[in-house]
Amino acid sequence: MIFHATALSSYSAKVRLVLCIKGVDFEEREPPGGYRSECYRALVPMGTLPAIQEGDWVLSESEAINEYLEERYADPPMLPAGFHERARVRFLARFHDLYLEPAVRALFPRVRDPALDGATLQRLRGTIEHRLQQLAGFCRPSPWLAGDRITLADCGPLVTLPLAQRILARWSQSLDVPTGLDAWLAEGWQDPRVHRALASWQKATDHWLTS
Ligand SMILES: N[C@@H](CCC(=O)N[C@@H](CS)C(=O)NCC(=O)O)C(=O)O
Repeated sequence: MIFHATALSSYSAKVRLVLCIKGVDFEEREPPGGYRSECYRALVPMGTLPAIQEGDWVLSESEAINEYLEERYADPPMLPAGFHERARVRFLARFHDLYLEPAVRALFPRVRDPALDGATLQRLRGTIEHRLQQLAGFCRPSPWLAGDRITLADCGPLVTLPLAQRILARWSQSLDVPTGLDAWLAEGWQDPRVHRALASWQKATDHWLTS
């Protein structure tokens, strides 16, 4: 399997987590022709990262990819057994992609603005914290977001929360992470599988933010 990704892409990191936890044999490639190139768009019409490729078959959209990986590589399962529990995980994954992650992404254009005005910063940070409060209301981590094993619900937030923390640190701001989610985040990152899978993303992100 070819995994089209870059080290810096946070949605790629979300999928790399699943690839690594499931022990999938994959070859990671930077987008052919470079990021946003015509050449990459010819392969992946959405033009987004990540994408996977098996022969002529190409799939983009991180959650569709993660669902595919879950069906194709059943072990270890990253969806629970019960219908209600599975639906819950899917809800959490969508909540991440549609509400939490875009609130963090709104900071991206501001990263190169060290003099960002306080009111704008508070507004952007407040939106992220509102989404985190909602997330905390949806789950009782034990220790993972949806129970005693890592699921697809954990993958996005395990990348997006540290990303928000690192970006906000540029303005010496800290993120108010609700009780429960703070312990989940610390424990999650101590898991050697998570640490290994996200190391390249962490390094690239730190380089982006300090260069
Ligand atoms: N909904 C997409 C979002 C992916 C996405 O936005 N990826 C970023 C990189 S992390 C990207 O490719 N952006 C396109 C661009 O900047 O042109 C997914 O889940 O895969």
